[in-house]
Amino acid sequence: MTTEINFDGIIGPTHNYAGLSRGNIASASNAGDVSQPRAAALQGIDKMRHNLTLGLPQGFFVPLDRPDAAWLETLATTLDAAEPHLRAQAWSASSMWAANAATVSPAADSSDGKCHLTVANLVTMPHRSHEWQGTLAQLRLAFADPAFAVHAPVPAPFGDEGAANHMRLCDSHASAGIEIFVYGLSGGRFPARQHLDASKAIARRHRLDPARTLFIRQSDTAIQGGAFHNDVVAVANERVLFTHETAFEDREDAHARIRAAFPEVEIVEVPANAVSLPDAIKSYLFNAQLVSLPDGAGMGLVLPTEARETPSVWNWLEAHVAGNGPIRKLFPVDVRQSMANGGGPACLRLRVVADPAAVDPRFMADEAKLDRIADVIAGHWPEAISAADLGSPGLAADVRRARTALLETLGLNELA
Ligand code: SUG
Repeated sequence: MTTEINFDGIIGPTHNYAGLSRGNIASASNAGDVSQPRAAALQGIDKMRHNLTLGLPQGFFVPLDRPDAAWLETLATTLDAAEPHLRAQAWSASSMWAANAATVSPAADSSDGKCHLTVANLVTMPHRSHEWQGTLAQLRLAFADPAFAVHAPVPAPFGDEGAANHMRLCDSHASAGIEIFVYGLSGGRFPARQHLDASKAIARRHRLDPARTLFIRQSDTAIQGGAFHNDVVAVANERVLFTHETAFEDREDAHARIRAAFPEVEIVEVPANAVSLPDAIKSYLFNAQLVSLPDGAGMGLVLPTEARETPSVWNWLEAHVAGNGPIRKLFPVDVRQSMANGGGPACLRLRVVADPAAVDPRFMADEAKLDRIADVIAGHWPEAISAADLGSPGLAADVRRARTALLETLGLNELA
């Protein structure tokens, strides 16, 4: 049965705080801190367990092979000799943020009846620009069934950051919807990571109906305030668009175009005088999984515990739930290790609308498999990584063994 499946990126054994993402306030402000890869990955597993208990189908992607010595080789250097910034870029575990893995258009939206996935090129940030090769290998494996069409990235220099800047509105996940691509315009102090030409190329490649496809400009205020992806200020599920007042450059025009293309939309807007943009970004209120609960129980919001700790945000949410709004339940989850690099619950997952039976079962989760993955993490992931550790050949060997152990457990040796 066609349904929405969330694929979470398993947090890799090299998870660290190198301050690599300009424009991402959490990444910059935690630069140089000691990370806890084991705790981080177990937090991610617990989030998946939580969503399984809600009755939601759950899949995952495995961490990429890091440190990426092959990438350094293309730069004519090595793990030992690389300058510190290149070395950190080679070590990054950034593929955990699966919302940036690809843009996904469900089969119902495409004229050829296939579910299309285009791997994101992530060219704006050097540490993320070498993710797509490993991610593509994984997508080709997980979605090998003819129900899917998996595409290579849009070429540079057109920046594409995948589903983090893409929203879909529909009556139900399996029915045809409208797709909204949110892009930024460069020129400010922080980069605009999603380019309009990349979004348009993806829409053409996915064979979307132009009448049901919108390109909306992200507000410069949001980008310069630290919302480096649209999913930091807006999230959509079925008929609901949950958004901050400052998300779009021309708010009225954006709302009008969305209503014209999809009259059933319910726009739940949080005004800036209730939750300021800095509070929205600090708490990651919108970087939540807005999910349809089974058995007609309405929608739930799987959001970071930081949202509960931010009074303006929690007050707004409690009032919404007490009223007649579409969000009926709040589920705070602890993903603090990822949050400290600017990755909330929604960053950690890629949504794919498909029949789970069409997905390679090795990428699908159940309780027993999550137990096995958690055992590998507990036994092999480093407890802590400091900036100085990134030069250590011993640690490089350890994290490679850790990943190999995971691939063996999952029967995914072809990704080694
Ligand atoms: O690309 N952080 C990621 C966070 C991605 C969040 N994803 C979404 N919003 N969908 C990024 O900025 C920080 C890495 C470091 O500094 O070590 C980092 O890459």
